[in-house]
Amino acid sequence: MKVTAAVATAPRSPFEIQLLDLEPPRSDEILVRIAAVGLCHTDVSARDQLLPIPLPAVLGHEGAGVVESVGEAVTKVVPGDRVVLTFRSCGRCTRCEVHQPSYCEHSGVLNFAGARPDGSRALRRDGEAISSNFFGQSSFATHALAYERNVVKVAQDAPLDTYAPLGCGIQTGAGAVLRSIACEPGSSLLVTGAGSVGLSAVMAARGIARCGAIMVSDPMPERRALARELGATHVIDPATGKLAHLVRAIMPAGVDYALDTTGQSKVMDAAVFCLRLAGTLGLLGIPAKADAPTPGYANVVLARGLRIQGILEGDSDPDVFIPELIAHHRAGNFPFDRLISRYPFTEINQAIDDQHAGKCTKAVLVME
Ligand code: CXF
Ligand code: ZN
Repeated sequence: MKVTAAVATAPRSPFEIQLLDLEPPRSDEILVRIAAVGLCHTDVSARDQLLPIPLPAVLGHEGAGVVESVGEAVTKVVPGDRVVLTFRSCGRCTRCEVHQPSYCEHSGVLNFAGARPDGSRALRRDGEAISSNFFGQSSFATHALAYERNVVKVAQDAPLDTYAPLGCGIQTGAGAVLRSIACEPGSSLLVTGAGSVGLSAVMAARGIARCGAIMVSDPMPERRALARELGATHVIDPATGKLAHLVRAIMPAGVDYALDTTGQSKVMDAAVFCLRLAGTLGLLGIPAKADAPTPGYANVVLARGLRIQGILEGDSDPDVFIPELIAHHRAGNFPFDRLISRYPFTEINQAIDDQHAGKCTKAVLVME
């Protein structure tokens, strides 16, 4: 079938809206008519080849839509079901068995190969193969092929242009607080970086985990203001001093937990020195350099009993966690819709520019 897609053609170049051919679903595939798709920094990283998906490629991994047809082996959903798409996992490996699918042993081949595991590509343009299957979806397109493991069924009246970013950014921030670190009520938390992941962590800490002090450090005044509205008890402009001094002026012993969403070595290093004894730093932001060192000094980490924990997708088990987040949203405890700015799908390049400039926090592209 013909689909309209935003194609990444070259690093740091605008996405191009093109008409492509999409193969019909194979027996384990689910054809989804995409209604909306969130924009995650990882899409831009893949376009710019920090993640080496062969170009040209159709990216996009926060899709949401309506099932149009299914392969004969699919039983989880039927045509007409509304679904949120997320990362893909095998469901059978050691990590999937213990409900840690974001660390699936086969994650690389299932999410980042730019093709199906057998090497075939589902997308073509004038006969030329285009990289597909990004996060088992490639949802910067009017239709996408997904799998039972990465579709989460939602209600028939679900607002898909709100729920789309649950599949990556929102569950990453919220899951870090609720699942990876499991912050206790009353515990103190520092979040570095007030983008959509950091602010999802703040909202989960405030409305669900019921943390005590919630500190947010971000250089942009608008983001600090939004952080305060969404539940931060203290906001910090990192330009005004050393982060550890600013945090310890509020809480002299240091914070129980810190979550870094920036991936910047200087920020991650600074976060280590904000922790109380035996505190934990969670790393959510992907460093731009592949060889960025683990933050802190080994002696300090050892002597202070610190933990440094890598976090992918908030340790989400999507079929369980996404419905939980939706329930919290409906109950008013997790107002993540406040992060969203909607753009027509064809305005993808404007949305990227705006998100980069901090003019919006989470762009969601809506199909016309
Ligand atoms: C990222 C997490 C780090 C590796 C690449 C993919 N996930 C979501 O955007
Ligand atoms: Zn993402």
